[in-house]
Formats: sequence, structure tokens, C-alpha cells
Amino acid sequence: MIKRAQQKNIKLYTVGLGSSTWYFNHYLKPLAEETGGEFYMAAKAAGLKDIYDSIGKSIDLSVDSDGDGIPDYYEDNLVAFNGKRILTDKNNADTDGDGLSDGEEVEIKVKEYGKQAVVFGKYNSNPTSGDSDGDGLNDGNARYINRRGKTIKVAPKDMEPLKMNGHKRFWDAHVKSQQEGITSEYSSPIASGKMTHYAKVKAVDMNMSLYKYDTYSITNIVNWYPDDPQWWITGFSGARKEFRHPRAHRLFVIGHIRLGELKKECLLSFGANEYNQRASKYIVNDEDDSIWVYWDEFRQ
Ligand SMILES: [Ca+2]
Ligand SMILES: [Ca+2]
Ligand SMILES: [Ca+2]
Ligand SMILES: [Ca+2]
Repeated sequence: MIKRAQQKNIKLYTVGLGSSTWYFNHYLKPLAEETGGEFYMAAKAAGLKDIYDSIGKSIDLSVDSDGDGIPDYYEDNLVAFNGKRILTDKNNADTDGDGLSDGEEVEIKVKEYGKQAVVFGKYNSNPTSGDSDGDGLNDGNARYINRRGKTIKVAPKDMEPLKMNGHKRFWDAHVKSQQEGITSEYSSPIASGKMTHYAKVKAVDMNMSLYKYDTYSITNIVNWYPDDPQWWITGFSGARKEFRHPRAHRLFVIGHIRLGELKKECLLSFGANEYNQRASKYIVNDEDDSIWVYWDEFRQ
């Protein structure tokens, strides 16, 4: 029993009533002490009230020292549903320093089984990792670079912190490449207002970066940061010779499309594409009404 309680991080509080000292010392006391709880003894039933009051105090759920919404008691004792301890710091509201408080990352859940209840922590994201799913997107923060005095978001905050959104390598390479400086860029090939679009969709603000990758390296081929809003990114024409033969077997693209007020309308048409939906290689970012497209292409 002690072992099972230890494995599940359950503290046992035991109370002995009466005078069976031998039994108490051999069973109840070790049970409590070896699981981190406490042993109490009452000679008479009248003493029990004080003891239960004292046990009640040691699992006081009203103290939340760092004010993150998780009581100290749970920060010291909380386990996830799989039985693993959740190691948050009760004196630090944001244990992993990723901008999300421990209380935002973990929800306290109570599951009742008849008269018993089990309390456990449910992860919205991992409170002890800034990138819970290891996909290169941060749980709590978007990543930015500064270009020509303009702040540009180059990676969104992870809208799905427990689901891989693309390869870590790609996002990291993208952020690094954009930080280091743009290797090549081209302005808008479409003069705004001189074309009409068949779907009568308004032009929106967007940019895109294309990379080729292999086992050892990731090379930035082009960054497209047009000054004018664009209709849609569909690919490159062969008008520029640089685009004609990139000679890459493996390509990936990271694009950011700021849809603004057109978000709903655009998402309807975007989401209607069955392949996109199945592959789910886009992230809808409600904070700035944009979508991020991340796509990798492997051709033999
Ligand atoms: Ca707390
Ligand atoms: Ca955090
Ligand atoms: Ca986190
Ligand atoms: Ca993710």
C-alpha cells in the first residue's frame, strides 16, 4: 500500500484512536510517514475533532502564494491523469517563463467515482516547457524580427500547443533565416487595382518564404514581402529565371496571410479544400485574424 501511494504521490494521513500502540507504531505511523503525510493519535474520541481540523489545515486549498490560480497544495502534489507529478513552482506563477501562467497551462479537474473523487491536472500546455509539443512554436509567445524599422511576426504563438504544427527544424530555420537578414526579396508582381479576381475576393496583406532542405541544411530560396496587398499565393510563374529551376527535391514554405475582416469569408473557401483540411497545414491565429501556412513538399 505504501508503495502504491508513493507511486501515485498520495499522502496518507492516519489517525489512531484508543490504546493499541503497537499496531499504531507498526502500521499507521509508517503508512503516514513514508508517504509524506502525518500520524495522529487520540486517546479518546473527543480528541478526534482537533486532529481532523489539523489535517484539514494541511490540505488548505485557499493559499495560492504566486496567484496563478493553482493552490500551493496542488502545486506541491498535483499529478496528471497518467499519474505523473506536475512539477510547477508554487512561488512562480509562470514556472517555465513562457508568458502563460501555470494556471493557464494546467486546469484542475475533479473526477468523481461514487463517493470518491480524484483530483488531477489537465494540460492545456506543458507548464514546465516553453514548447510543449516540440514543434518550434512557443506556447505563449509569437516570434518577431525587425526589418527596415518594421516589426514583423515571423512565427505565431502555438495555437495548438499539444499538436505538432510542422517540423521544429523548419520553424527554427525560418526564424533564424529571417533574423539574419533577407537573402532575396521581390516586390509585388501584381499591380494593385489593375486586375480583377474571379472570386471577387479583396486583396490582403501577405508574405511568404520558400526554403529547400535536405538532411544537412536548410537554404532560403526566396522571401516575398510585397508592399501591396495580394490576391492569393498560388506559386511562382517562370517569368523570373531564379524560380524556374530551384533544383530542390524537398521544399517547404512558410506563409503569413493577414485576412483581417475577410477572415471568415476566406476561411470558408480555404477550409472547403479537402486536401488542406486533411493535411491541416495551416494555423488560424485569432489574435490578429491571420492564417499561417506551413507546407513541405517532398518529391523524388
Ligand atoms: Ca500557485
Ligand atoms: Ca508558463
Ligand atoms: Ca509551457
Ligand atoms: Ca503545436
